[in-house]
Amino acid sequence: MKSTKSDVRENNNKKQENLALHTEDSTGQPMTTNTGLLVNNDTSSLKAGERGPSLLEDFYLREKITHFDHERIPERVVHARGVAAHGYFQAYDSSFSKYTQAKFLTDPSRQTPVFLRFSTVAGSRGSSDLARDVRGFSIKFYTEEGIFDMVGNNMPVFFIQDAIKFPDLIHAVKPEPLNEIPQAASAHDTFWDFISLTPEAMHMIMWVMSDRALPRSLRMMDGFGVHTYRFVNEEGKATFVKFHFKPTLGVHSVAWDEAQKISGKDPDFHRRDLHEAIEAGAYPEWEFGVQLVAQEDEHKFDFDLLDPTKLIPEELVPVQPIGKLVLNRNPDNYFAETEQVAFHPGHVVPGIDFTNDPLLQGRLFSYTDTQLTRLGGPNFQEIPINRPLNTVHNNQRDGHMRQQINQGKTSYHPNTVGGGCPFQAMMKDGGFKHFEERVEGSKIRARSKSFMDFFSQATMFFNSMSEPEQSHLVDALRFELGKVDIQDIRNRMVGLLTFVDKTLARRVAEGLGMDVPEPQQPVNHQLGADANPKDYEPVFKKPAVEKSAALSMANTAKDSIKTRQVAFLAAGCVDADSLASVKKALEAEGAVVRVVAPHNGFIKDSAGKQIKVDQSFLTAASVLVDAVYVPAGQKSVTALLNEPDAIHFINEAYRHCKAIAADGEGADLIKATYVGAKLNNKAGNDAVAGIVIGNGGNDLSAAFIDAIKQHRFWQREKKDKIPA
Ligand code: HDD
Repeated sequence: MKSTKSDVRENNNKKQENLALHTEDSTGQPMTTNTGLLVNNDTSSLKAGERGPSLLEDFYLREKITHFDHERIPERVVHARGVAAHGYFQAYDSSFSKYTQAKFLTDPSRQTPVFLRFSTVAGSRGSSDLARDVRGFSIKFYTEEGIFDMVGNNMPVFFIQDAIKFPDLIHAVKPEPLNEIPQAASAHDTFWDFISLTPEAMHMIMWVMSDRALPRSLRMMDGFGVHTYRFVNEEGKATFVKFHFKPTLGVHSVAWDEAQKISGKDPDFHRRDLHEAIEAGAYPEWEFGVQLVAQEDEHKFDFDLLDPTKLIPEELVPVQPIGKLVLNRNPDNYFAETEQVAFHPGHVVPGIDFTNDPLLQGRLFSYTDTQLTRLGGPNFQEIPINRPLNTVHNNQRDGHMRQQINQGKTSYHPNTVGGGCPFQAMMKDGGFKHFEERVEGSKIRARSKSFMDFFSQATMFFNSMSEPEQSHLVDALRFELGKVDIQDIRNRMVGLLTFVDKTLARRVAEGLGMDVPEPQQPVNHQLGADANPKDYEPVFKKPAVEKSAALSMANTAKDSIKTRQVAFLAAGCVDADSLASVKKALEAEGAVVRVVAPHNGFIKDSAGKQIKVDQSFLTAASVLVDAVYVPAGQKSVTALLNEPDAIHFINEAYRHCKAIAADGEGADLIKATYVGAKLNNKAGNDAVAGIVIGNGGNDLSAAFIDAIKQHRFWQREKKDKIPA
């Protein structure tokens, strides 16, 4: 459904009305030029004779080709590949008004429109969704008091402590300049060269090498503000705050082998998933929560709150829920909205303020600066998706692509000619009052010595993970460093890992076929040439919290199969009841069933009913679904037994630890796969975890639903690998 000026839809809010003013629907409309002239022939250019040369006079051809020639704008220098959706945020109650005067966070009667853009960091606009990478999580809150942008990631810490190193970090991770290889991958020399010389990155490296970098869905990942910000209340009292967004569907990932295969089968896997879920009315939701630290407790932690490579363990400061964020509408136009949206951590509203985190401070410059090139000039805030809800009045004028038509004679303040307008608002009527922080210090180009603990939280993160998560992290490091050609870089990296966890270093070294280097004091290369390294030696200490439950995805919510994709493998004469009853049960729980058959079109079930085939084995793949079911029916199963792709489907789903179910004769298909041999083992062991076999009579739906809720049975990985 398209929005038009007169048709403001479902999520009826001010931002939508505002966007509708700029939305066009060509339904029932004749074609025109950009000057409004009706077009009668859009298929042939103007020529001197039917077979003659084209004429320069052809203004329509010239206009059309010129516009086309300029359709692309520079992609974002980072976070180029993204996808976004509209929605709203609503506070639960007014209890946080003790801490912040931000009305959208404290007035439960308001629904604040939001636009959330997800992204990968390193890849180009056309790269795959499933790169092993950080995911951007940027929310534009269109509040009544102005725009607040929360420009965060799906990981709560960052690689570097000072914005001045950002260009180096990005140059290192982006494709190498001589050949533009590799695309959207950190597995290459320059990235690991930089990291091996940047010990402050070790905590973030643990996150990026963890399963968090391979989300199952953008709807199933956390969002974090990363920096410590400030809440400021009506009395001007400040409280430190960290922002958290927790998805109600839980945080889930795919396996690395699966991610690589998805990149080929469906590089748009995440954006498709988001689009389809919203179109189906399964609106993604996050709970917005905050960790609050009183101003006087600033120095009570064993790390510096201003250091963006540190998180506050939830055991020390719990996350308090503040409200709900819901995405309920897909954009009408990718370019106009998702591509042109411009975020900026410096877009704040009264009640939210910055801290002196040196990474945040540098970001405050970068984001406006980048839009000047990317969106073509200083008027990018006038692009519909970027406009605030309220009308803008100031004395800024002109520039490329100015949209606003300012009336009157004056464009300066103070003035009398324009009646003094636009006038400065009184503080009581709103406006931003900067938190009055007392700042004192000599001008100095240096890093705070309180930032020198690079390892303790990396250790905490590793300790907090379940055994399968730790194994995945080891495999990730083996993969990434295995793609590094220069042995010195591997040595330095494994050396750094010894300071995180000796077993981790040993396991990675084993995979790389090398010895663990003698632990050496890591050199802190992030200092100026004249700095005395003795003054900036890394600090080694035990983490204050040894394990933090919130850091392990094993502890996430596993109580729903909503939007989970389940493939039903079937052929002609599939047992009618065996298919229909399980389909009905899964759909009742919100899952999406896809019938996969040897051919497209329709198959007949045992009752003679036509069943629509959603995909043939040619276009379907087990990596694109969460679970597989083989219904009963002798003929159907015999046909599947002759279909190598069906065998492969099951083996691969097993390898990726997914729930698998079969009913009646369907079990014969399972037996014909590698999984069959495992079934002969005693039930209840790890090898058959998540496999549900029905006897054709009983209803296996409940057991299958429980298995899908678990997301994955990683314990299967401890056993032998399946060659799929
Ligand atoms: Fe950044 C984009 C997140 C540090 C400079 N950043 C960008 C986006 C996200 C982040 C999610 C995509 C926004 C969108 O969807 O349009 N960036 C972060 C986080 C950081 C961070 C969580 C650390 C905590 N960024 C960072 C630094 C700098 C930048 C230190 C520069 C000094 N980031 C940019 C940028 C981008 C950007 C070049 C590219 C496109 C854009 O801003 O609009 O200005």
